[in-house]
Amino acid sequence: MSVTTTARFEIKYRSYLTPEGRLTGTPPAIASDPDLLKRLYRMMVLVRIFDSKAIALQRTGQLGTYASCLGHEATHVAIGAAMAPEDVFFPMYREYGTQLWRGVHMEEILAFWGGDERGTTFRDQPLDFPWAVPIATQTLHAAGAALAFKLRGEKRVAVTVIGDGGTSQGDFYESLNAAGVYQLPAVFVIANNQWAISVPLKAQTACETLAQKAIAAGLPGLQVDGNDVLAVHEAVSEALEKARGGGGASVIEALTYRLSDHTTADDARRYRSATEVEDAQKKEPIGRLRRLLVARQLWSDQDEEALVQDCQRQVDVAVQSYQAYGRPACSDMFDYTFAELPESLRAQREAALAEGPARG
Ligand SMILES: Cc1ncc(C[n+]2csc(CCOP(=O)(O)OP(=O)(O)O)c2C)c(N)n1
Ligand SMILES: [Mg+2]
Repeated sequence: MSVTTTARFEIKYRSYLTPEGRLTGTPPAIASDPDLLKRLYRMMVLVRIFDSKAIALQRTGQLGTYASCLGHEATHVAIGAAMAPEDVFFPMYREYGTQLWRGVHMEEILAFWGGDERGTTFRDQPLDFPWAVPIATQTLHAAGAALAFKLRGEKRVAVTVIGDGGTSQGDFYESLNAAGVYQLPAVFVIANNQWAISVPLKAQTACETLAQKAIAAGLPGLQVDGNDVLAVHEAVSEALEKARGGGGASVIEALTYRLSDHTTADDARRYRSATEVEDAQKKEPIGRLRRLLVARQLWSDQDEEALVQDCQRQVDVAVQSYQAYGRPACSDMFDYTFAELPESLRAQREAALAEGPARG
């Protein structure tokens, strides 16, 4: 008997922008595109200001449960910036940076978390999917849409985001398998923020990386620094180009950290240490991009002040639009789950309509 090696695999890791804001290695072309770097920065700051306002709205009873994106800004914004308008995005539930870049409105995000079905359709981005709270289902939707693009011969790509915890779900493996075997135009980004509510990564999987989950499906897997907007943008752009050119799907694991509670219904102090969060804070994405811009004399204190004021104004306008939505019709909670309402719910719907407040 002889034993030989039939296959060998490796997972590469990419990062260019250090936490100190210095560039290392051979950075991608966007490193020499000051306008794009500043657009990315502006959007990351807008998302962060929006995020803290949304939490304040929830704390004051003006919003339902809300899932913060604090710390994920580079990953989310870079995905949006890399995608083409005709691609379709399949989010989980905290990718506001991608959504805002693609034309979703802040008041629509607020409406969704305010429990209003009108927040699940995006007037200026009607093809992107709404949030998928059932973990990992969005990866199946992405694989399905990618199959449709392929069958129709369209040069479009389905892009989806999943969490570290979500990669343990069967749906995720099934999506990757389909994407591999059918050579689908899809990009799967794993936003590995180290936690799935209170479950840390080491209790989630025995894998050294989540990117390697691609290998079993015959897909390439890559790890990037998810707090480095340049690395994420480059990796997603390359994966999109490959998919658009008929080269099939890719998996990108973006290593980041959930600096917030899981949602406003969580208190992460109960299960993780302050030191861990402080360490992660030192690597957060916005400060490092600002340090790069400042070092290159592309950004000043006055620019920062003006940006923050402008973002606050935009967020205030969005909050006013959200508040002007008025109450949703109470029939909404029955109307968007079943194609045909079961008999028992039909009776409940009628009773609710007889008693409930009307829209307006
Ligand atoms: C199918 C399913 N199971 C369980 C849940 C409850 N749940 C909501 S969020 C979450 C953790 C997800 O963690 P991860 O995938 O790492 O994403 P993150 O929230 O960290 O971004 C769980 C288990 C759910 N929403 N759907
Ligand atoms: Mg997670």
